[in-house]
Amino acid sequence: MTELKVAIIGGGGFMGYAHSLGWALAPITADTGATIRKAVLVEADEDRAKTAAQRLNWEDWSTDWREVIARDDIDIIDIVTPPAVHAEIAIAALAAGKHVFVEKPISNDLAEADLMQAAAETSTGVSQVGFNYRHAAAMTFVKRMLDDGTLGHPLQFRAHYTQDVGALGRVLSGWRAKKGAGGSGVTGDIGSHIIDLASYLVGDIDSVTAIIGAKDPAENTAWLPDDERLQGEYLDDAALWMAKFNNGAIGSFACTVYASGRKNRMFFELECTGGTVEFDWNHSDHIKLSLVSDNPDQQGFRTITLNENHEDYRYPLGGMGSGYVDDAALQLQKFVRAIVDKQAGSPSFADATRTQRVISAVMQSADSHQWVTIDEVTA
Ligand code: NAI
Ligand code: SOE
Repeated sequence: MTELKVAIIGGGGFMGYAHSLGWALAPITADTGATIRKAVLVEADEDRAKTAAQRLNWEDWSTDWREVIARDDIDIIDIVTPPAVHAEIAIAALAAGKHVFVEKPISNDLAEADLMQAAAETSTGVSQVGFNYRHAAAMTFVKRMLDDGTLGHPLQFRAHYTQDVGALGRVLSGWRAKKGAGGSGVTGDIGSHIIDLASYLVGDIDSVTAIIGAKDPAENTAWLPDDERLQGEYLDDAALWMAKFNNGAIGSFACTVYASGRKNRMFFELECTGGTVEFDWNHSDHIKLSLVSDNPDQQGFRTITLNENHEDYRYPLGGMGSGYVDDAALQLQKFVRAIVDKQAGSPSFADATRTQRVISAVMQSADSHQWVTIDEVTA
């Protein structure tokens, strides 16, 4: 069996923790066709690198990602740094022929994302982006019902991604609070997940029209008026947008970190010609389903509890409660399987760059108050 040695860059943070668990679980809960060695954890600071490597059970540590990429014995570079540093590391790793997994969003910057896509397309390495939620067993199930025609044609997709970190006056880590390092704000950080899900389940978005809400962190008042927002270096703290999809479906999207009580709620409902599905990440083992073909006296929603009969559900018994760590492992299993089978990873750098184009379109539309067509957005 192939042995793959992984180096994780930025492994001392939040995603360093989640991916360390994911890499440990991945070869246990499915046959990926390869064994995994958690070889090197990289952090710029020596103490942070050593401590994290020891705690998260990596064989070795380093403070220099360039030196690690130059090593012949490393197969996979897993990039979990803040997004502003993704491009430089990913492009160098792809040029060295490594397989590259990079966290979402692919970058904060569309020009960088375009360069990353080009680097991925000419590299011998397999690449994938960490839009983890699309790999959850519930999503695989919904996707299958779309692909096999059970749900029919998508009509309307409505998604929310809401958190309360802004409402509580705190952020998870410093870079998210800064315009530039934190991208635009919530649209790139959490809105990107619901754009990815929409693309995966419904199809490519054609155009959007958007409103952005930005707060002055020092003032506990309403969103700033647009003219004030545009003059300052404010993050988008809330975003609402409507979308038309290439296949004729329509959608609406909402995200904010000012939603008191919402810890990490990703929710959508999708109406199709054959039925409706509803999903809430806070109940990630459940799908609500209504089919037009249900008996007239049984119309309405039933709740399906994922179980061992569902692809990507990793326990021998339903109702065990799969969640964030299962999802971290699932996405890495699929990445390793793609490497072993010499296939493209999914979502690819091209998929994630299109998501970045939608994010730019949302920002442009909020500023111009016009509909923006995704294919016309340039870096
Ligand atoms: P974090 O701030 O907790 O961790 C980032 C780590 O990267 C820090 O330990 C920092 O010291 C390190 N780092 C920064 N520059 C470095 C460099 N040049 N060399 C080596 N290490 C460096 O950030 P977090 O929350 O882990 O986010 C990282 C990425 O993961 C972001 O792209 C974020 O959007 C994404 N993310 C994805 C999630 C998901 O559910 N898919 C959840 C949380 C974050
Ligand atoms: C923000 O708080 C965050 O950590 C995002 O960066 C992740 O992508 C999301 O999954 C959870 O929330």
